[in-house]
Amino acid sequence: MQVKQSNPNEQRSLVLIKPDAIQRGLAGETISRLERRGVKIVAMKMLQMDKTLAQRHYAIHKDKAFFNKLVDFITSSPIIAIVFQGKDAVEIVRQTMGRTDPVKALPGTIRGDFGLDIEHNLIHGSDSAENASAEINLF
Ligand code: IDP
Ligand code: MG
Repeated sequence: MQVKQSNPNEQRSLVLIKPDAIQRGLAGETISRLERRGVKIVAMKMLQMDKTLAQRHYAIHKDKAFFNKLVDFITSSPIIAIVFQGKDAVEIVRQTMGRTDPVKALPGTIRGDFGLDIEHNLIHGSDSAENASAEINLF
């Protein structure tokens, strides 16, 4: 996605509102929680990921047992890809999401409040500024 030139002190994070969040009507709630934390939307689009994009986006997990299921799930219906920007955006987004496994995610986090299981955990957020840049370029 094209993103405006940013202040060097600011970070960006790529967020994906996953198929389960959209199917359950939780896209607005999810986006709203992130906006209220103070990070700003600088780019957004809805799309259905194809296998190639999914395999690239999750390339770090390609040797994991869950990889094929993960790719099948993320490509199963449309997602919303959003670039959030702000001071410490990567960590702010990760904290607001909660831990990967919703069972372990704290109440008050998106996954802790709404997540069902580790395969259906509603949201992706970049885990570092470097990975955020690579992920944003992919999309
Ligand atoms: P993250 O989304 O919190 O960054 P990662 O470890 O990067 O978590 O894993 C990417 C995605 O792969 C997770 O969001 C989750 O949907 C899925 N996943 C991670 N670990 C497992 C697992 O042990 N079993 C099934 N799916 C998993
Ligand atoms: Mg990750």
